[in-house]
Amino acid sequence: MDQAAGRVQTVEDEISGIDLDDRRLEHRSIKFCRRIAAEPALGFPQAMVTPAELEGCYRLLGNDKVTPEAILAPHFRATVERAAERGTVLAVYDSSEFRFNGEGRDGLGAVTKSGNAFWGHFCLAVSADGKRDPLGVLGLKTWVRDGSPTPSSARKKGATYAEVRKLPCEQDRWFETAMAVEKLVAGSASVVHVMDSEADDFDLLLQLDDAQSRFVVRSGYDRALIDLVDGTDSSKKLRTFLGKAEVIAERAVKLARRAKPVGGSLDKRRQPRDTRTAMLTFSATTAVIKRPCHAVERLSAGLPINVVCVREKNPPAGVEPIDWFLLTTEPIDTEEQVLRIVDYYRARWLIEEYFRAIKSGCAFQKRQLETKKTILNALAFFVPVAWALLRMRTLSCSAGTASNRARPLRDPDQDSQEGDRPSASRQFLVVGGLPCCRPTRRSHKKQWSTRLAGFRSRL
Ligand SMILES: [Mn+2]
Repeated sequence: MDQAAGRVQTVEDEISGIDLDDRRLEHRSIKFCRRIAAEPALGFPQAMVTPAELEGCYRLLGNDKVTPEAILAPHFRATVERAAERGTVLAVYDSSEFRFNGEGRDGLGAVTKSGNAFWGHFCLAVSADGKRDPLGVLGLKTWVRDGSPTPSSARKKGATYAEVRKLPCEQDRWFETAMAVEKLVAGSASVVHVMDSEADDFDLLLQLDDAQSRFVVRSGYDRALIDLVDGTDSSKKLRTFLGKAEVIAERAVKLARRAKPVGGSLDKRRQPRDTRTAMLTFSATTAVIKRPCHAVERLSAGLPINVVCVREKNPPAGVEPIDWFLLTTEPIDTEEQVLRIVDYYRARWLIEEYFRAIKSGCAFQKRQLETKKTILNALAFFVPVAWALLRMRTLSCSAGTASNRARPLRDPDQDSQEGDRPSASRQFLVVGGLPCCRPTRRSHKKQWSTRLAGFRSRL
C-alpha cells in the first residue's frame, strides 16, 4: 500500500516528463496539473490562485504547441512502466459521450440534432492478478459527430455494403486503439484486450486474431457457426451450441443492486434489479463463427474462437437472468482458466468508474471552455488526475475490511447512467471504510469529489 499510495500522491509525476519544446510551457503544464490535482472538481477560476495564473491556464490550454498527445505521453509511459511490473495486464476499453451546456462550443458537434458533445474512446490498463488495480490510461481517441455520412446513415439511404465500407466508421476505434496500445506496451507486458458487446464485430475479432492479440469480448449476437470438423455450415447457432456444453463450475454469487436508469433504458441488459444471490453456471467450448454476409469477402469464412458462457440457474420469475457469452483467445482447458476469463471480463466495470471519476470527480463537463482545442487539452490533463482518483478508491477498497471476494458481483456492462450512481457510491464509501453519511442520490456528485479530497488529505 505504501508504495502505491506514494505514487498516487504525486499525480505531478505523470506529467513531469512533458515535452513541448518550450521550457516555460512545460513548467506551466506541471504547475497547472498540480493545481487541478489538489481539488479536481473545483472550477478553474477557484483552483487557480491568482488572476494571472487563471489567464495563464487559458493560454496554456489554447497554445498551439500544447496537444493531447504531448500532454498524455508521460502518463502513457508511466502506465507502461507499471504494466511492465505486472507482466500481464488487462487493457479495458470503452467509449463515453461528453456533453457541454450553454452556447455553442467551437468545434464540437451535436448529440442527435443539437447540443455540444464529443466522444472519447479510452483504454484503461488494469492489473490481471484479480486485484484489479487500475494502472493508468494507455489510449485515447476522441471524435465529434459533425453530420457527415456514417455507415448506418448511408445504409438507410440505400448504399451498398461495399460503398458503406469506404466511409469512416466509429467502429474502427476498437481496432485502432488496440493496435496503438499493443505498440506502446510491446516488449514490456502482455496485454489482454477486454471489450463489451459493442465491439462484437467479425472484422474486429478476425483482425485482432490476425495480429495475434489476446482478447475477451462479450458477444452481442447469436452468431451462425461453421461445423468444427468438416467446415460446412452448422445448423446450430452459438447460443444453442453452448447450451449443450458441459457445465464445468457453479458458483453462488451475490449480485449488486442496479438502479433504474434515467429516462428508462430500453436495453434489456441494463434493467434495474434488486440485490439477489444467483447460482451461476460456467461452461466453455471452441466454436467456429461464420463470416457474416456483409463482412469483407476476402476475410476468411470462419474464425475458430473459444467461448465462455456464464448463465444463471433457475432465475427468479420476472428478472433478467445473467447470460454472458465471452469470445476469447485465452485457453479454456481447466476450470481455473475459464473462471479467470470471467474475472478478466468483470474488470471491465472499472472503466465505467473511471468515466465517473472524470465526469463527477473532475467535473469535466462543467468546464467553461469555448473551443474544441482547449476542451480536449483539458481532458488530457484530467486523464491522469481521474486515474489517481480511481486508484485511491481501489486502494481504499483493498485497505478496507471487505475482501475482494466478499464484494457483490457488479455487471461489467453497467453503463454510467445517472441512476446507477448511488449504489456505486455506496459501495465505494462503505467498502472504503471511510467515515461517511449515507449517500443519497442528490449528494452523490459532491461526495465523489469531497470524500476523495478528504481521503487524500489523510494519505
Ligand atoms: Mn460500451
